[in-house]
Order: sequence, then C-alpha cells, then structure tokens
Amino acid sequence: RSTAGTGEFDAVIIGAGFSGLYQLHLLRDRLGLSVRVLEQADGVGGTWYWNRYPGARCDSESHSYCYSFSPELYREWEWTERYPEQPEILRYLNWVTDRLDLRRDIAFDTRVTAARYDAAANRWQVTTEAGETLRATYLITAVGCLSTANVPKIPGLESFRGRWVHTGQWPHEGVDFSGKRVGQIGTGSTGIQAVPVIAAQAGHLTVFQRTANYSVPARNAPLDEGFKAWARENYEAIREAMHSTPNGHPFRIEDRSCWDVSEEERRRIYEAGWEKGGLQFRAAFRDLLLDRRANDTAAEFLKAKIREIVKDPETAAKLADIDHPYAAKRPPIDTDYFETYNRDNVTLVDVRSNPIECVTPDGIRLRDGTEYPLDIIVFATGFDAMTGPLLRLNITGRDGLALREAWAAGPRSYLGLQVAGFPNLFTVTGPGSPSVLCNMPVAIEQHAEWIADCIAAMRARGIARIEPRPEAVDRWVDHVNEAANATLLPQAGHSWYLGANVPGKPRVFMPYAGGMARYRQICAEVAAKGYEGFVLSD
Ligand code: NA7
Repeated sequence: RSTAGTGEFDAVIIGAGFSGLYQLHLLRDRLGLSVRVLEQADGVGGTWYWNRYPGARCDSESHSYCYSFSPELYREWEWTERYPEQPEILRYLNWVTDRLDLRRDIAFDTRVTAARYDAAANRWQVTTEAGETLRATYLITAVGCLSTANVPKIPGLESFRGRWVHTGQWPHEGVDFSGKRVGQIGTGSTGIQAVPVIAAQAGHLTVFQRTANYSVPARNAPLDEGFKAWARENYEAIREAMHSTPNGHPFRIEDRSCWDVSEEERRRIYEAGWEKGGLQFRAAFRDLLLDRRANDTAAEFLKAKIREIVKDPETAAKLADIDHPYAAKRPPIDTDYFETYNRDNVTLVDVRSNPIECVTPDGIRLRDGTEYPLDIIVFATGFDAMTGPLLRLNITGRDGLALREAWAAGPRSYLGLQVAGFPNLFTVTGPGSPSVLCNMPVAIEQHAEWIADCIAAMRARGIARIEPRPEAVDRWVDHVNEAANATLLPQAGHSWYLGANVPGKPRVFMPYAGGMARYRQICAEVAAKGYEGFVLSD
C-alpha cells in the first residue's frame, strides 16, 4: 500500500465531477486503496462547475439525476424542482463530497498535462501543469464527455471589441446583458436553454441558427411535498426502473408501434407527451428511433407546434426547417424557447443559407455582407465531445503509443472502458460506452462500479495489468456501429455523437446505442467470464 506523501498512489483519478467523486469513494472506502483525484477547477462538480450559463439546468428529472447507490444519500437530499438547476446540482455534489469526506483526497487547481505508462514499473506517471509528478498503478479518467469547449475558429474573433463567452466556460461572476446587443451562436440543448433567459435581460438578442432543432417544453415546476415523499418511499422501484430502461431514465418507453394506433389516437398521445413535457415525449412509441416514417409523425407534430407558437411566419418557417429525425440529435427540452421569438427584442438569423463569414471589431458579418453590431457574443457551440477531454490529457501507453495516434481515425475502445495498448487505464464514460445516450449518473455508477470490481478482482488474484485484446476492441467497435446503424441516430449528419460539429474530427458514431440495460448485462457477463476479451498479466 502506497502513501500520499511520496507521490505514489494505488490510483489516480482525473476529474472531480459525478464520476470522479464516486470512483474515489469506491476505491478508497470500499477497496481501501490510496487514491488521489486531480481536478483542474478550484471546486468539485465537473460539468456543473463550468456550465454556469443563464438557464443551465439538467434535462433529466431531479429524482433520477443523482447518485442512487446509497439509499441514505438518496433520501437525505431534497430537490426543489422537477429539473435541477445548475447551482442546485453543484450544491448537491458539494454536499455529497462532504458527506463522504472526499475533499481531503482531491487536489484542486491541478491540471493534468500528460500521463505516461512506465511498463517496467507498471506505473502510470501523471504530470501536472505545476510540474508535479504522481505515480499510480491505475489511472482512471473521469473527465466527462462534454467538457472541452468547441469555440469555432471564426476569422476576426480576436479583433472583436466587445466581449465573447462560451457557455461551457461561463464566468463565475456572471455576464450582465442588460441593455446589451447580444449575439448567440448555436441552438443545441444549451442554446435553447439560454435564449429565453438572455432575451429577458438583453437589449436585443440575435440568434444565429445553423441547424434548426426540435424542442419539447420541459414543464419545469417546483416539486411538492407529496412528490418528494413518493420519491423517498419508492427509492428501490425508481432505481430498479433506471437500471432496466435503455436510457437510464425512470420512465419506460411504451411497447407499442406508432402504427398500432389510429392517426387520431397518435395525435392524442403526442399531445399528452407535449403536455407532460421533457424527454418523456420520446417514450410514446418504441419505433420512433427505428423507423423513419414513424419518426416523421413525431417530427411533423413538433414542427406544427413551432408554427403554432411562433407568430412571425418567416421566423417560424426557419425554426421548423428541420431535416434530421426527431431525437437523432440529442433532443433539447425548453422553457419558453419558441415563445421567445415572439419578443420584439429577439431576431433569428439563418446561417445555414448565409453562413457567418467573420467577426469584425463591431459584430458578426455574414457571407452576403450583412453585419450585426454586437456588444457580447455567446458561443453555445457545444463541445469536442467524448474524445476531446481524453486527447488533451496527452496520454501515452505501452511502447510509446500516444492515444492521439491510436485514435487518429476515431476512438476505439472495449466497452468504452479500456483501450488496447493502455494497461490499467480506465475511461469512465469513454467513447463506446452508452453514457451520453443515457441518464448520466446511472451510466456513471455502473462504470465506476465495474472498474472498482475489476481492480478488486485483479488484486485478489494477484494480477498486475489488464488491457483489452485488439480482437475484443474490433468486435466492440463493430457492435457499436451495428447498434447505431439499427437506429436513426446516424442520420443526423450534424450531431456531436458523430464528431460532426468539430471541423476535421473523424466521423465515427461514438456512443453505444444498444441501451444501458443491455450494456450493463454485457459488462457483467464479461466480468463473470473472468474478464473475457482482456489480457490479464502478472
Ligand atoms: P450542441 O448540441 O453541439 O449544439 C451546438 C450548436 O452550435 C448547434 O446548433 C451547432 O450547429 C452550433 N454551431 C456549432 N458551431 C457552429 C458554427 N461554427 N457556426 C454556427 N453554428 C455553430 O452543444 P450544446 O452545448 O447545445 O449541447 C451539448 C450537450 O450538452 C447536449 O446534447 C446535452 O447532452 C447536454 P450544428 O448543429 O452543428 O449545425
């Protein structure tokens, strides 16, 4: 057993968000390992530390967006609204950190600049920005999937005299929009949350839309005492439901085809889903993500809603000009998003037909020469998802193999948890895992538990190293592709699931679309068969 003072640890975990915190708890408190968590921020929270933009809120419902491994923790915390807002999630994660006494093993303000595997010693050598070196037998990345901001390289940005901000790197002191001319680029889940809140404060808001998007009202509301008591009393059933659904949410996707019902009944069902609100809308039929024609019925319903809500027909047409299947890109949910376009101080600009040419000192100029004078530009332009946060760690595995080289043509993993050539490196929510298609804490708990069980099994059997066999990786990559191709998901050409939002990024469908419940079973079988597909060595 190693000690902290020497810089030698059993495990180093990178990141102190949902994943890193739970991984620390498991390895330290259940396995008794010496563990150090390295976190670049000055506090815990990960995604919820950085994403402080106006309107930032989780799209999973509160009673499911939390840890569920401990009935005590689950029952002690009280959520206030149907969907948790960013400050509340951050408070929750700080509460868990203190409740489990995790803070003492986390080094804050500590950015990892490189990690290298030393084969002779079987140790990972982790270097930080401050020049510190730590050594550990196991290296676990808990860096999140959406944590590397994608700021498009628009010519002239450096010349802008106003201020620009990315939603994922929001200033802690906030941004004062009052009376300001604000331009927002991006209409994904983030942009759709931010628009109504920014519009309510700004002098004028111009939204630059490249790809129109569906959105369903979240129907957020305070939680009443009855619901809170119900959630506490039904902890086991809620957890069981989250573990048995493909997407880790506590609601089930109806086991009926869109073609099992009459057109009128279908409309009634969609209407009910629209009223219920949020991600539950997509649970209406089992074939919405499998059959394009079935999907079209939902898509048409949602486009008609846009035209109904938005008063100016030209704006409505631009907003409803959506060509991807509903939910093939991550479906946003909103509070008054489309309604906001009825405000006098909001303008929608289509930058698909007339792209942004450059940023000038005074604002944004489009290809046809139109210029929009701005004081503030908000980039709601998303992230270099899944691979971005891992690649920037500069990880080098066995025989000098850099992760960047190993993944030059796109990420390749086994179960999203390990990479061939990188012994004892575990990637929580890595590409090839279902995490981003799932209610995140459910995926995270499964990953962290699988990793802890794996390390425990290795130690019990005196195994020093684990890494996947290349054939197992090939099979998993094929299976990930097969699972994606069985759905409509790859049909959304502009999706970050495919890496399509970052110029030059290889187009590979990264998440496992076979469902969380199935994935859980596969991982359990792999472990039960003595870690089938992995090379275990002394
Ligand atoms: P997303 O979903 O990647 O959305 C980013 C948006 O920004 C999207 O509308 C993009 O249009 C747009 N974008 C990106 N680059 C540009 C440029 N260069 N010009 C114009 N518009 C651009 O990120 P979010 O932060 O909203 O959501 C990420 C996830 O967080 C979300 O899916 C949830 O899981 C939580 P595009 O579609 O690429 O044409």
